[in-house]
Amino acid sequence: MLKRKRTPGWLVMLWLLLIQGGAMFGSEELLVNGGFENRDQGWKKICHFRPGGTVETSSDEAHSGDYSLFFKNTTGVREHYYELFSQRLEKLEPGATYILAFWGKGEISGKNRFGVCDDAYGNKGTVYAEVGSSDEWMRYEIRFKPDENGQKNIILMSRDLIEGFYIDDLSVTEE
Ligand SMILES: [Ca+2]
Repeated sequence: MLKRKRTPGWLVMLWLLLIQGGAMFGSEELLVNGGFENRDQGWKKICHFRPGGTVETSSDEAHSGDYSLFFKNTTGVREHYYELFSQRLEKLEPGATYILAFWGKGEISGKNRFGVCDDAYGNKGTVYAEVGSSDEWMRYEIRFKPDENGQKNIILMSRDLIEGFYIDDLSVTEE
């Protein structure tokens, strides 16, 4: 008769140590719902004057899973006209360096804002990725430091011309 073996205790301990170690060495994921599989959960959507473009979750394209975030803007830059998704990170280490990585695909031109800022609207402490048009999913990465209170906003803003662009699998980890 076959007897089912229990997982040895030392293996469980090792597993727990590895998980803890991962957190200690900065591989811990800090963003909530960075792949948009829970649609807009964890994200704050802000529409300023309309039409500021379209920013919404979509199942038309996905780098992984079923959903991504879709951007379209046919009007281009008009001061204070924009739509954005943002997520505030509040427990970062002041002075530490963090990496925001994400994947993008589609047609885009002009100066849009995909990156970080101190406030929720892109006025202060900004770092944005240089994003370009691509038929394939491309990986983008920026490095940033939080403000003196260990906080920073992730900001995904439709501000300039976008023919149709998708973003998926955002990730923030300590460097
Ligand atoms: Ca996804």
